[in-house]
Order: sequence, then C-alpha cells, then structure tokens
Amino acid sequence: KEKAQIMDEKAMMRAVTRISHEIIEKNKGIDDVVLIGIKTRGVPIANEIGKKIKMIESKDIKVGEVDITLYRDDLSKSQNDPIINGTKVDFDINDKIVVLVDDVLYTGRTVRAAMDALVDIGRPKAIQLAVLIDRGHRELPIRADYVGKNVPTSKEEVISVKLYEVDGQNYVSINEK
Ligand code: 3GP
Ligand code: 5GP
Ligand code: MG
Repeated sequence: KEKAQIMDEKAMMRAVTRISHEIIEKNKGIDDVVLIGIKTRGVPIANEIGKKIKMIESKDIKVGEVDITLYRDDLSKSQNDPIINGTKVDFDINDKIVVLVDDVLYTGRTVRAAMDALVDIGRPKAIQLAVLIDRGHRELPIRADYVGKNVPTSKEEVISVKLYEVDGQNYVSINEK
C-alpha cells in the first residue's frame, strides 16, 4: 500500500546508461567483461546494460542468467538462505570479469548464492555487482560496484521494481508492506 514513485522510466534509463559507462571505464573497455542477470528482474536490466554497452563500444558483450530461488515462507523474513535453481550461461566465464546484475540489493544473500553458482561453472578473474536499487540492510559483507539509486528503507518498506519485459511498464516505487 501507499506508493511513492522514486524512479520513472527516464530516470531508470539514465541510471542504466551511467552504469554502462561506469562498467566500461572501471574495466578499461569490455574485452573480458560478461554480464549475468539474476532472475527475474535482474535479467532484463542486464540485457539493457548489454544493449547500451554495445551502442557505446560497438562491440558485442555476452549476457547470461542465474536463477536463485528464495526459500522464505515470508518475504519479510530472511531466515533461510536463497538456493541456486539453475544457470543459463552458454559461454566461458574463466578469466572473465563477471558483472552480476540484480534489481534490488538488500541482505546480500541472493548475491552470495549467485556467486556460489558462478564459482560452480568456472573461475572468473573478478566478480562485480551492479544493482538498480540498493535499499540497505546488508547481512553479509557484500557491496555493489555500480548502483542506480541508493534508497534508504526501513525493513517494513518494500521496493517495487516494474520492468517492461515483466510488468509492461518501467518505474520504481517504495511501498509500505
Ligand atoms: P524479482 O524477480 O524482481 O527479483 O521472489 C519473487 C520476487 O520477490 C523477486 O522479484 C524478488 O526480488 C522479490 N523479493 C524477494 N525477497 C524480497 C523482499 O525481501 N522484499 C521484496 N519486496 N521483494 C522480495
Ligand atoms: P537479498 O535480501 O538477498 O539481497 O535480496 C533478495 C532478493 O530479493 C534479490 O533478488 C533482491 O533483488 C530482492 N529484493 C530484496 N528486497 C527487495 C525489495 O524491496 N523489492 C524488490 N523488488 N526486490 C527485493
Ligand atoms: Mg531481484
């Protein structure tokens, strides 16, 4: 209930554009860089960053996905660790800089599980993290290298991320649980 929009479509696109430039700058190009989205909404964001990077660099960049399932009976609880449900990475990640992409970073447990999934399929040179929203409340020593927007939240609030591919529209709002 009670919605306040915190990003509209333009703000989201600008964030994606900036993050794309930051990825290129930090890694001095994208020759060894691959993107891996965390399902569900990390995947369309990874695809958008991939498209942007291609436009900027005129070079192809590979995009894969990992599926992390949250075994929680209540979204407000973080008792149980997320579990790897599958990976769709049809390219080699050995010696690559893997940029994980998710919509919202919260406790960090999903990202930790995603890193487990990655080390199962190869040995990346480095793993970096890009998120559209960092809402705080980390429970693990995990931070994002690229952040669309930092949104301080209470644990009673939830961030709603709407993406065209999934929801038919693009915006981010903050809601009371
Ligand atoms: P996503 O596909 O956008 O990532 O698990 C189903 C959805 O619920 C996922 O959406 C996931 O991000 C989201 N989700 C999981 N844990 C939480 C949480 O603690 N708060 C909120 N608001 N959403 C969560
Ligand atoms: P974690 O707590 O593991 O960092 O986040 C768990 C998963 O839930 C991640 O995929 C993250 O994107 C999502 N998540 C956590 N909090 C929120 C939230 O407030 N809104 C949305 N949309 N997703 C969230
Ligand atoms: Mg998510």
